[in-house]
Amino acid sequence: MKTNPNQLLADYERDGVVCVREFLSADEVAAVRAELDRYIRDDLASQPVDARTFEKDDKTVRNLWRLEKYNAWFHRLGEREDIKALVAPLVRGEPLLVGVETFNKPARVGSGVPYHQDNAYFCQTPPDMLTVWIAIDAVTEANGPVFFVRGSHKEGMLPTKPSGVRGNSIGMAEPSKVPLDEQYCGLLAPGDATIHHCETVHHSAPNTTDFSRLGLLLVYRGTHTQTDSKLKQAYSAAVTATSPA
Ligand SMILES: O=C(O)CCC(=O)C(=O)O
Repeated sequence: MKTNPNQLLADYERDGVVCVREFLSADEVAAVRAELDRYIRDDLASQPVDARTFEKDDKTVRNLWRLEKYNAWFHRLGEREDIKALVAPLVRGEPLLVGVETFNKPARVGSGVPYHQDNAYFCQTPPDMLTVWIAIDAVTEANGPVFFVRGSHKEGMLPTKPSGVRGNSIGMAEPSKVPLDEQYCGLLAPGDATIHHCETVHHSAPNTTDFSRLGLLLVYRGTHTQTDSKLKQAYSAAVTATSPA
């Protein structure tokens, strides 16, 4: 990993999003890809429906969810001590792995992700929770990179509305007014990662290219955070409106 922990924390606190180049090595990226391929081919059909969301064609995987629960290999990856040590200062406490998931953004059919703040899904207070978004494929301007509004994590939670998008059921009531060219665009080589705070506003466009844009996400919170019942109510309503979530 190419990182200076003090600089990482300062940048994360200022911007709500940071980039870590070479978060995983080329060999580790290849191992992630091999295990995802194997899991989708051999295991997914026999897992509960909350293990995945498909694209509109009802067969291409849009997201894998709960890999920390359904796959021992990904559980071990999420529990790696070097990764937890890196994120500990950012979650201001002892990190707890709460999710391992994918945003596959497959070639041509990969759908977009509406403007949202993750804490509308996570519902944690204080919001000491984050996502490590690891590029497994190259992320380019063309294949649907994630755009983040720098500093937006300092504004608190913005009004939400059900989005109607499968896999991303709760979006922001209004998209960000910050122009796209002023947002942080996560352009990544395979193995690079971004880390974003759970209240940083972000979104991504559909993938209309011939190149897949697979991302592996590790989600952590500090052990001290608790569920906020008001956020949870809004989330439950959105999930009901966009089933499956
Ligand atoms: O991968 C994407 O396009 C969106 C990812 C996202 O919304 C997230 O990391 O919370």
